[in-house]
Amino acid sequence: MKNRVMLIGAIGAGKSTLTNALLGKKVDAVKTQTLIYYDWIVDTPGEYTENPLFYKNIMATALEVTHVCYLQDATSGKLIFPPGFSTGITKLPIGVITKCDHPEADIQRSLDFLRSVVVQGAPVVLTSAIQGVGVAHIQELVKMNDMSSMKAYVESMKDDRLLLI
Ligand SMILES: Nc1nc2c(ncn2[C@@H]2O[C@H](COP(=O)(O)OP(=O)(O)OP(=O)(O)O)[C@@H](O)[C@H]2O)c(=O)[nH]1
Ligand SMILES: [Mg+2]
Repeated sequence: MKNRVMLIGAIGAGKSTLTNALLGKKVDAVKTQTLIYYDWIVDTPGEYTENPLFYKNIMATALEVTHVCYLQDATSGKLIFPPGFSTGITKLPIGVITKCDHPEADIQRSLDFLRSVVVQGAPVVLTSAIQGVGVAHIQELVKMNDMSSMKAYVESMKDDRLLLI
């Protein structure tokens, strides 16, 4: 299977804005109503992550990808993933904190949230899709085929916006 990533996270977490940044598209995101397949990215509506009735759609779509990005909005005090969500999805996990540029961003809170969602040892990328920060790390991680390569990448980068959970 070609390496491909599915982005999941709350409504308004920044999945589509990040998708555009990852694809190098200079357009504003509009509300996502359905699954959108790009060359190597699958963008999902926030409702899929927020409403358990849609978990089956996430699970089915996960079969078509190699990686899953779990997005946590740095400005949000709400965790919407159920505990251990990534353990039910056997695809390479990448934690992503979005909107790190925002004055109300709380990185520590977001990391604590992601710790309860993403398996231990997974990479976490601190991003700002608007400033293009962290985008290249996600592009690189999605090219990798196992956890140990992702871990080695994080360790070699020595970037304080790229860590292991
Ligand atoms: N400050 C800041 N705002 C962002 C960033 N990324 C997204 N936003 C804003 O967050 C809002 C929601 O972004 P979207 O990309 O549409 O969010 P989404 O997760 O795709 O939302 P749904 O499609 O409804 O699930 C928009 O107003 C974006 O401009 C970022 O990196 N920094
Ligand atoms: Mg969207």
